[in-house]
Amino acid sequence: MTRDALIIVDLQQDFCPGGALAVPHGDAIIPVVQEWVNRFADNRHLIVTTQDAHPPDHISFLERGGPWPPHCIVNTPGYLLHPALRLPPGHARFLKGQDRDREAYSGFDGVSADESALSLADYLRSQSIDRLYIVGLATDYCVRATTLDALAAGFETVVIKNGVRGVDVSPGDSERALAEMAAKGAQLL
Ligand code: VGL
Ligand code: ZN
Repeated sequence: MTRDALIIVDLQQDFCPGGALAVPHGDAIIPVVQEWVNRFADNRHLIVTTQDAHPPDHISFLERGGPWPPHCIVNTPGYLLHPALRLPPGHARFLKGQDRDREAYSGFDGVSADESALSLADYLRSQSIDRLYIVGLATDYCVRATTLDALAAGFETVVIKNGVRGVDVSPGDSERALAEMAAKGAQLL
């Protein structure tokens, strides 16, 4: 039997319309993500969220020469998951990007928000997970990095196409990212 986990990447207020680094129509994926959450919860499959969790002076911010306006600063509203998303109690939370001097796009750079401080890969292995379903933001950054790391770590990885959205700083970035993920072995659903 294959053990599945749903990985919800960075579905945070700052990446949704009105947020500091909004993905265009980022919130449009929420009904799709919610359907998958409900399906996984009904089947008692694992649900994992990742969050960008930056200090106020993170290296990726413009004032430090990085590419992005300040976003997802811990303990600000923009850091929180989108309030429309309804998650079952007991889902696993992973945080990344806390180190002020290091960029971290991949959920696999994350550590558990609980006292275990496990890495995402160690946690998934501890739960005997072998297949990941990926949804969230942004296709061309954190979804891409998380998916490529998942494949490199040996997980069967399915990207739910209508459950992800991209920034597209250059037009076509998201499509290219999806093609790259597929070329490296991800299934696009
Ligand atoms: C992300 C840009 C900066 C993401 C995070 O979650 O895709 N993008 N930090
Ligand atoms: Zn960030």
